[in-house]
Amino acid sequence: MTCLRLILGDQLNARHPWFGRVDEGVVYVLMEVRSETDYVRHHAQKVLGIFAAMRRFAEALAAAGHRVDYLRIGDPRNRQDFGANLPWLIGRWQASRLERMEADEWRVEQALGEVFDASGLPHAVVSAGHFLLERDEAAKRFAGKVPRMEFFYRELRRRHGILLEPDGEPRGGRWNFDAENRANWPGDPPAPAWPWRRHDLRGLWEEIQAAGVQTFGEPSADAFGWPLTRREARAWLADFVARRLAHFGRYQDAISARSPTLFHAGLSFALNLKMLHPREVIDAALAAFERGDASLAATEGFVRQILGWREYVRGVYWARMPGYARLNALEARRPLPSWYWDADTRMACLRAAIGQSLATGYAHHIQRLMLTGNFALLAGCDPDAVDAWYLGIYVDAFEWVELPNTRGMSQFADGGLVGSKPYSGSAAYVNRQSDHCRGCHYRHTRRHGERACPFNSLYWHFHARHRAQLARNPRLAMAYRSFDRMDAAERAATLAQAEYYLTRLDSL
Ligand code: FAD
Ligand code: DLZ
Repeated sequence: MTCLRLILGDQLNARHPWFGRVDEGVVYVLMEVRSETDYVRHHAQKVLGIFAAMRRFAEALAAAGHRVDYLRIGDPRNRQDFGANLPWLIGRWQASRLERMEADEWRVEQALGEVFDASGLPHAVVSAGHFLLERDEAAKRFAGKVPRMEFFYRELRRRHGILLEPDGEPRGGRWNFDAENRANWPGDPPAPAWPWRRHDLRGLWEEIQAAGVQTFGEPSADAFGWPLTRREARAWLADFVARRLAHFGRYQDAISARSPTLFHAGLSFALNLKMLHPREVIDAALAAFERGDASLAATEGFVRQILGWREYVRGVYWARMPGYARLNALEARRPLPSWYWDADTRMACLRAAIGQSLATGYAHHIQRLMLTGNFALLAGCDPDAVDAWYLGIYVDAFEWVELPNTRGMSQFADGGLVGSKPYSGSAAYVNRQSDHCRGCHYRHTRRHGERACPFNSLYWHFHARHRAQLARNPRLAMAYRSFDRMDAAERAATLAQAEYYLTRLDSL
């Protein structure tokens, strides 16, 4: 009687009940497969990081006495697909039962469901034990009218007893400290560098290349930075709490040429692979607050991201898939400009955001939302192309979290399910929140004419062309009033400038 238990590359949760005791009748199976490396073109560090973390996880299981079967990408027996490998593994182990954890992505959940059913063996699916709201409950909670994030977040704060007074009211008398969390960063306090590791993954990189996996971005295989084990992820979390959390809230919306990471946590890769549990990350921040090492505003701002946004987008995803992946409310059809793939643009802010993404597989939230996302939105780029780019380029990108952020929050392709208005901004926004405009080829003050910043004319063009859908949104009333008050010649020149830029997006 052997039971095969499948562990996916983003299910590296060492504290899952599965691993609480050694069972001779269980074989844990992990597979590196082309079906997962190829469904979108990934950043080299994403493939390297997932494989390296999977290998370390499998080694730790074996060292703890569990039986493990690990299929490497270059193994000639590897049929390169979960479903194609499974019958062979069942035969090899004479398996009489199959078990798996819930997959986070709809695509994989469907495929595994079919394969398990087709096996004819008794099988079970268990929770991955990671999220603060179980998947079925999340899907039900979001099935009707999607709640606004703020109200969902308050519900979870109450349910989990986080930052509450004894009477159930929020600590400090407010649920939300957003107004204190919008400063730009003057360069002081200094932003501590992240505790990048220096793993030598050159051997693994050779295996990946020999197998023919196509990637993009810098592999940095000789000094790979991301944490690959729970121990390393815990050390990264401790570093964040000690050195960055105190300033997280205040500068969470800032962008700077002087720091690609500012006071962000850098924990999404470890969280999404489940090396860390969201509750332990939240608890580490709460402990810092109780010790007096971080203000309430900083702590609440951080907790909101994990307890609020992270669980929220997952709820939207599981309630709305598969249709959500096809939404295109603004009927955007343009291809992404070519410089999304090589950072070769004269727009300083986008060059920096894309350049660092290619170098590290990371950009922080405001770079993703208000630089690359905002530009694609204003230019009317096809959300399929935008999704594929985001899903590939970031080491933390898995569809359950990428899709609602990209198609929903950033591209408004869901017509306002996730965000109550499109996150559109002109160069005035970029200049206010960042220090990029000073050294830029383009002039952030110009709407049209020589070196006019493309964000300006495209911003007005976007609002003009979507007037029928957006003008009644009260949160956009001011933008439309400003547009209507603009001198007619100025308005025409601005729209003409946008038309000109739209015909040559690749050469911006
Ligand atoms: P911090 O800013 O330090 O935040 C702490 C944690 O909060 C993050 O690690 C993350 O787990 C969580 N978090 C913060 N914001 C969000 C959010 N909007 N949705 C979900 N979780 C959030 N995040 C991903 O994990 N994977 C993605 O593929 C992804 N794609 C995105 C695409 C777009 C267009 C946008 C606008 C955002 C996307 N995000 C994604 C959310 C966010 O940008 C990243 O979680 C964050 O930048 C990760 O870096 P960090 O750990 O330094 O985050
Ligand atoms: C992203 C990814 C990649 C590139 N490769 C693998 C792999 O070879 N084997 C694996 O088990 N998982 C991989 N993953 C993560 C999966 O895509 C992820 O587990 C599913 O999409 C479910 O979220």
